[in-house]
Amino acid sequence: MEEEKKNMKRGLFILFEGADRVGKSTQVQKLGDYLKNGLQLDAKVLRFPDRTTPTGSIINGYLQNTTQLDDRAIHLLYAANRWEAKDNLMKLLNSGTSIVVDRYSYSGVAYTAAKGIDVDWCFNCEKGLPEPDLVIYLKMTTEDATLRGEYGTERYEKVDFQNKIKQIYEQHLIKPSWKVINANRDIDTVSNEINNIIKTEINQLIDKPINYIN
Ligand code: DGP
Repeated sequence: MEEEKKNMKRGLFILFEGADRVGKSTQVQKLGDYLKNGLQLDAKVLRFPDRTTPTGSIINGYLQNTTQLDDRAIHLLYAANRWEAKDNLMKLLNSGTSIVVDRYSYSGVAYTAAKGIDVDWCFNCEKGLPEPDLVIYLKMTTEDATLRGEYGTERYEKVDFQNKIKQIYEQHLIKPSWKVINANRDIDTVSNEINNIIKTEINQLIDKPINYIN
């Protein structure tokens, strides 16, 4: 394992995507722990939107319905929230730290396109951001996700809207390289499946240069 750590030319960028309540945050933490403690890698867990920055604070107000914003204006703020993190993401990856990220550009497209806005328009402002090496899509029916507890009061937590988001992901965004995981199973079963994927693919992933979304 020590040897694996020395051979990391750069960090890996692993992204979790999916609708609300599918268990992303739990699995992001578990994979971060596995990379650190199981594979002995330098690893960091990150999430978008980052609500601690000035753009994140406006996004937070919007999600809690205290701020009203035009659909395209909030879309651009979410994108800005990722762009302002770009230098830090690159610094981490280039210094050999792997990142496990909870939502990124594909959430940006899915949530805005679900409002009826053109997918290509949504995607444009993501172009040029570092591209994840591996995307894990946690899949579950909206009905099963709601059984995990009622949706809260945040703006997007409505069954009809969640169905539209799933439709955008599944019809427009998922690529053959994405790992689609059945998230409607217990936490450890899902986590073990994800760890096995990483263990199998890690060597070929770290040999690739960092790509950019285009
Ligand atoms: P989370 O902290 O993962 O619960 O995300 C907060 C909410 O914001 C969630 O409903 C998903 C949504 N969201 C995340 N990223 C974006 C984005 O880039 N654009 C839009 N419109 N919504 C997003």
